[in-house]
Amino acid sequence: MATSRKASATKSRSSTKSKVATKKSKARTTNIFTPEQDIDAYREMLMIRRFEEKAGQMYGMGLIGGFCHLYIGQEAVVIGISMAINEGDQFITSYRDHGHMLALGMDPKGVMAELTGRRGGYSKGKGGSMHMFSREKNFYGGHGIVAAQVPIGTGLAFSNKYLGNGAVSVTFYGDGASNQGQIYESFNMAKLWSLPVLYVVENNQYAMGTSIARASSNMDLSQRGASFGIPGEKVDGMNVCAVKEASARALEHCRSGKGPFILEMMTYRYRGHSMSDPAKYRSKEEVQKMRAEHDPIEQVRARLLSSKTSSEADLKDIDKNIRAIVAEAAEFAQSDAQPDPSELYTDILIELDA
Ligand SMILES: Cc1ncc(C[n+]2csc(CCOP(=O)(O)OP(=O)(O)O)c2C)c(N)n1
Ligand SMILES: [Mg+2]
Repeated sequence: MATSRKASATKSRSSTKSKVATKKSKARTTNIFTPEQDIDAYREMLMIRRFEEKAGQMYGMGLIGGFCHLYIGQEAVVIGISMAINEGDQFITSYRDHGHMLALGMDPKGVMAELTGRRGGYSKGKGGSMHMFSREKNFYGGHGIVAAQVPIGTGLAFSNKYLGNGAVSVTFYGDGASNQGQIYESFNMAKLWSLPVLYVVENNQYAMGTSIARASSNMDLSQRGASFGIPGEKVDGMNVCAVKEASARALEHCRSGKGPFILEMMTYRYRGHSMSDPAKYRSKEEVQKMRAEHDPIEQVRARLLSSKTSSEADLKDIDKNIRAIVAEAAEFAQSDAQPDPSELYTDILIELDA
């Protein structure tokens, strides 16, 4: 799936060239996707949604312990970017990480089994929702400390430049995280050394229960790199085409040796901050309005139907297949063995020969 997506993403690149990036031209994106890309985007976003709905359900049943932060509503961000990356580009993000892993092609069984703390999970059942990694799929976590992944993502970019491997580090963080000091230390070094890092702010408008308006003196997060000379752009993060288009341009900027770029993705999470959030800081109507008018999956679905690329029955089939993959992952996550007690102290320290 990932390979065909990359191939079709490359094909459509030329059609995006005439659209010049300017910070203010937010509504410029029409549908730049081929029918195949629309179907791909639909399938991949729906995969994240169904996976997370299942995870939410399993959490409610007491099958998942610890923290669990759902990404529902934000799917277009990670899928749009994954349609623009090259093989070898890396993702690193916060604790709201299930979508990023699935977008990079990590196995839903391994992700779900980590949520339930089983042996077959990506961290052998010892990490949980916030702490999964896959070097094979270029996923570098899963980080529970707000903004801590940003210096690490910048370090990945340093390594890419040093090794000359042509890869870009795609470093995600939230609107709340964007007020953290370590991000600005990272910006300084990234620009100073022209590091290939794409900073992606997922502005879902809330940091736990605090809205961006209550916490940020300047709410234009795309321009937070201005004093370092880092360009940035605001993007409709609910529109997978807009995300893919802006990401392709920004990645090219980073890869061409011009250094870092910031994309502020305007998005929204439908669920609470985590599973234990009563969400009293916003109205039900606000959430409902977003779902009804901006849902990223519904936008593609409407396009597929109106262009007659797919029928209702075709889309039902896609959903059925995805539900089967998720059900299999959930089944594995409940039947797989618990970690062996002998694993209690492994993967904690690297033992070096004296
Ligand atoms: C250094 C640090 N401070 C506080 C927390 C508690 N905390 C966890 S998530 C969060 C909000 C972050 O919001 P944002 O960056 O907007 O990301 P989102 O949860 O919206 O994806 C806070 C304050 C933490 N994990 N780490
Ligand atoms: Mg936020």
